[in-house]
Amino acid sequence: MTATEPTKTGEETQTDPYKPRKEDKFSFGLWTMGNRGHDGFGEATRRGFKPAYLLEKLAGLGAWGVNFQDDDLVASEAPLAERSRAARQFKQQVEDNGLVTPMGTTALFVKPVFKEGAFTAVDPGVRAFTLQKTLRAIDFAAEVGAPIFNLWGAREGVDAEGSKDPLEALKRYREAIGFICRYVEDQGYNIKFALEPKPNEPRSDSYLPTAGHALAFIATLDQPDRVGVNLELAHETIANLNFYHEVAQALEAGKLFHIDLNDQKVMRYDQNMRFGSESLKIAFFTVKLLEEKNYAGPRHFDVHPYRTEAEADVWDAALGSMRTYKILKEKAQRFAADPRIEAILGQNRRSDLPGDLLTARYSPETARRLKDYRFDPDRLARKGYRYEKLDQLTIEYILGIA
Ligand code: GCO
Ligand code: MN
Repeated sequence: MTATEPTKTGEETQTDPYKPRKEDKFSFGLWTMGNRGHDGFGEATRRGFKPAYLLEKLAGLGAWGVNFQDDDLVASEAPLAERSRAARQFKQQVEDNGLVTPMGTTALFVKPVFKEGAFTAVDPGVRAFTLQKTLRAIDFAAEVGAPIFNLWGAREGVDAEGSKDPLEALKRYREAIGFICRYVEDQGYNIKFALEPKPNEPRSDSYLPTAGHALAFIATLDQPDRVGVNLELAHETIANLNFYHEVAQALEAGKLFHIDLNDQKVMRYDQNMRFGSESLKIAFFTVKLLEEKNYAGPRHFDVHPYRTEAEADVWDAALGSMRTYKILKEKAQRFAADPRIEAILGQNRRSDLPGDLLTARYSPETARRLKDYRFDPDRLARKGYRYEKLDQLTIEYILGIA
C-alpha cells in the first residue's frame, strides 16, 4: 500500500508505513523517556522508570538503540566490580530486547562538584576528578559496546565573566580531550567522541557554544579523526541558528558522529520537545538531508516528555518523534521526485555561457579567460528563480496536500 491510503484500523496496524522499525535506526537515551519532569522551578511530576522497563517499552515501540548516561545505571564512585556487573547486566538487557547501545555518555553536570566547571574548572582537583569519572564511563561504554561517547560540556563555561581566562579554559578543554583520546587508543577501544555544543544553560555562557565553534576546536586537537560532533536541534535553535545548515556543514566535514533530534522555540530555555512539534520546515529539511546524504549514524531523539504527562503517556513523545521522522522522510522522497520541483531547480542551474568558464577549478588559462571575458551582468540578473513557487510547494508537502 502507499502512504496516502488510509490504514484499516488506525496507526497501530502492521501495515502502517510510519510504524518505527529497527532499520530506521531510532535511538533514545534512558534519561529521555525516563525524564521525571523536574525543572528549575518545580519538583519531579513522575517517578521515572527502571532501565529494564524503559528498554522493553522502547523496543516495543520500534526503537533500535538505547543510550545511557553513566549515573543512570550505577554510581560512578561504585567499586570496579560493581560497575562491571552493572555494565554486563545492561548489555544483557539491551540484547534481550533486540536493541543496541549506539552511544554512551557521562553526566558532568549533576553533582555539586561540577558547579564551577568540569574539564575547564579552575580547580585542578575538580579537573582530575572529571577525568576520572570520564575514564570510568568510557570503560563502561567499552564493556557495553557503545561506539560513540558523547561529551556535552554542560558546566564548561562561566557565570562571572572575570572568573577564568577563556584561552586557558580552551587549552584545558583541549588537553582533557587529548588525554581521553590517548586513553581510548591505549586500551584499544573502538570508541569515537562526539562533542555536543550548546550556547548556554546551565551556565550563563558555555564554551564551544555552537556547531561551528566545536568544528573549529576539533581541528586543533592532536587526534582530530577520533572526535566529531553531536548536534542538537534545540541547542542550535537556542543560538538562533538554522539547525539544517549546521548539520549540513558537519556532515560535509565528515564530522556528524551523532545527532540529537527534538524541538525548540527560539529565544527560550532548553525545551527538548517532541521532534517536529515546532519547527516543521527545519525538521523536514533535516530529515531530507540525513536520508539523501546517507547519514549512517543513529537517529537519536533527545526528547523529554512534557511535565504534564502521566507515566503511562510519556511514550507518546517517543512514538510521535519517530512517526514524524518517517512521515517527513516519505514526504522528502516525493518532494525530490516531483517534476515541478526538478523543473525549477534544473532551470536555475542552466547557463549558456562557454563551458570552460563555468568551472571554479583553477588553471592559469581559466583565470586569464575569466578576467578577459565580457560578462553581461544585467542579462544574468534578469533571470527569475521561482523560489516563491518552490517554497509554496514545500509548504504544501508539509501541510500534506502535495
Ligand atoms: C541537554 C543535553 C543533554 C545531553 C545528555 C547527554 O539537555 O541540554 O542535550 O540532554 O544530550 O545529557 O549528554
Ligand atoms: Mn542532547
